[in-house]
Amino acid sequence: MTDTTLRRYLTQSVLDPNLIFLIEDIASSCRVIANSVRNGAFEGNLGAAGATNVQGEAQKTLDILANDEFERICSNSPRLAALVSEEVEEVTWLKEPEAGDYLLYFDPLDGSSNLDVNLSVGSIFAVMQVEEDGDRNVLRNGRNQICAGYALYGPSTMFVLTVGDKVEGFTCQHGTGDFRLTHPDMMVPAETSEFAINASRYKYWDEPVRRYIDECIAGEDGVRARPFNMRWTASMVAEIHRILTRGGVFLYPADSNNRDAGGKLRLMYEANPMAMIIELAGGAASTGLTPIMDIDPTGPHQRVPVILGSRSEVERLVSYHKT
Ligand code: P6P
Repeated sequence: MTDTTLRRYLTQSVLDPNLIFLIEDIASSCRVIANSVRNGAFEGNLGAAGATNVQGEAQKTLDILANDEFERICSNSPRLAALVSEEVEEVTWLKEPEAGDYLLYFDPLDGSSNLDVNLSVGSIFAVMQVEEDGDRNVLRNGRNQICAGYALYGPSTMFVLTVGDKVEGFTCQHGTGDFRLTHPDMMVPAETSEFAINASRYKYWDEPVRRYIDECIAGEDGVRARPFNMRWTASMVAEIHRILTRGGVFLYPADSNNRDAGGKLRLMYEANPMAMIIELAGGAASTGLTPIMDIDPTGPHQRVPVILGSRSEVERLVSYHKT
């Protein structure tokens, strides 16, 4: 069923029509954000917003615009009860929660520090459901995600989605604006010789991560007996897409001098969605000690260490954390 449109793909599925509406709204938000990113220089949107978000990060104008587009467009979905956004401290309740309503967790514009230098950025999202009428608990572990995905604003705009079985890649067709199925059933190659980590933070890594990276760098002269390559694009969406396409392992460890902070990446709208995608594509996703989607959240903006990608490499790293 390749080259079908996202609309046809969804309407031929057995998904709840209200979830189809929501996924379509998410895709529409990403189309609008893609246009805003591409025209940022002409619309004066590339600069800083002069504010900081709940993460303490300087917000870009496009961070706020992207968040507002998600809120504006997705609020049309009749069964969407709440939004949990990287850019907003509080949970945004759109209606009194009823059993079966949807909860949307999203990072509206991930990697926005790349905007000023014209490098890839993306949007990340995950959907869970309200279990009981009136239940306002949004802190549910990642195994409850029913849908996850991302948009990658790169040389082409892609929309990668899973609704709990396969991982499907859609490309936005220039001109029509349709997302067309171009990368069906994406799978992470089990083996890889490519790792992604911000190597400037070596001094903050715990021993298991240092051991793993040192072995990769030793390459054919060390225990791995083959050369390794490194990539770092400062955009989680771009890293994950590369790993889905050709394999690899992505690491963002916690700082050894501040483990309680959990590292940089957020559980609910970065680690969890990507973990669902990577696991359903045959890879693995762990903190080093625990599968990411098994974590019971303590807060909507909780940070966790992230190791995900080709299964054999993640399993090796997990074994190093347990020795
Ligand atoms: P560093 C972007 O800010 C982000 O949240 C991820 O998209 C990316 O993988 C990481 O942080 C980049 O971190 O240390 O390179 O700034």
